[in-house]
Amino acid sequence: MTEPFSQVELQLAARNHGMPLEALRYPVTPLGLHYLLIHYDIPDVDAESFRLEVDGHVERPLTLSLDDLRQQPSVELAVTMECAGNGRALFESRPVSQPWLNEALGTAAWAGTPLAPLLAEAGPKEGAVEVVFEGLDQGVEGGEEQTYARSLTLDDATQADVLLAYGMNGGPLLPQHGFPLRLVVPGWYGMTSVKWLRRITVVERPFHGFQQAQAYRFRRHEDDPGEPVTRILPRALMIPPGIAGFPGRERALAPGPTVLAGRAWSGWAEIERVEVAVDGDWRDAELDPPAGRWAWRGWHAEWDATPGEHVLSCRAHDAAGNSQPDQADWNVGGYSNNGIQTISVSVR
Ligand SMILES: Nc1nc2c(c(=O)[nH]1)N[C@H]1C(S)=C(S)[C@@H](COP(=O)(O)O)O[C@H]1N2
Ligand SMILES: [Mo]
Repeated sequence: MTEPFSQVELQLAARNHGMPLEALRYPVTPLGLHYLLIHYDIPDVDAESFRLEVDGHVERPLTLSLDDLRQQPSVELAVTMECAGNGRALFESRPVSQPWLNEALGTAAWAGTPLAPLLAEAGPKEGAVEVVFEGLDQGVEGGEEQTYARSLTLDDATQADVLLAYGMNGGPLLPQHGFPLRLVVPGWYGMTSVKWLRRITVVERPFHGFQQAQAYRFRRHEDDPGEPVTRILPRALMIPPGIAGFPGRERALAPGPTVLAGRAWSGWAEIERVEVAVDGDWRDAELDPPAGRWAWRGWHAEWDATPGEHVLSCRAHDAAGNSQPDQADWNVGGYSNNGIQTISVSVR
């Protein structure tokens, strides 16, 4: 069993909600059901006076209003986003942080403009190695007063699908998702997609900000510098079948033929295979048609539910050879826990 939850964890859980797993039904997560993760406070931004600065080691620094950004070529891209801490509360011991079970995800249709052409316009100078993305939100974390910031290598930042997004699911960005502008980096854990984006700085040396060098690293023990957390490891989740109990959410299902369904995703490569198990007996699920490289893939499997207590599970495999483990490796930050989901159902 996991350790008891603290008041601080309760406070975080009440601020940052997950996606109810029944919302796995929707290919694009309806507004308000996408998970949220906000380290500090949601900044209040005036769209009129908002400017994005592109500066640092570049030939031509840029200052762009929202209108300037909207006049750039626009694209819409369905991207599945997942918090690196998803599954943290399922580890046996965990740091005091957002206590996710496995619902820190969502898929949005992001509208925006590709970053690469804007960076090219600014013209990184010889010797540029990374790009730092800075938000407008400030807070105190790890004893450091800071502005939320993360970097990418110049190569990762200029991938074609990296977007500066100003819209979500056909409307503007909501305040909690980064209004008026955010970065969207498909395939990477959510911390990479900096919200309330106000500055993009090209730098000559790797960035050592808190969210890069201290947080978001796989550490085996406190003194381990660890490896950076980057792309999303594969995961499959199932729409919990039947009906839920309140408040314990135990599942009850009528006997007979039923369809188990859910979605699977990976930031490393396309989903190649999803398996489902009833009481530990694994078989392949059927994959639905892909909905784009960066969106989760639907899957389903038929099950003739027999009366009694059953344990259902599912697991994903991607084309790069990554599979979900029964139990993910523990790490100090509680990141990337993609151990397989299990759901108990009572068929009656
Ligand atoms: N400026 C800023 N950007 C941020 C964060 C933040 O606290 N401040 N949280 C990050 C984390 S940890 C995640 S998982 C995603 C969550 O995005 P969402 O709330 O739109 O789902 O935003 C990322 N971008
Ligand atoms: Mo996150």
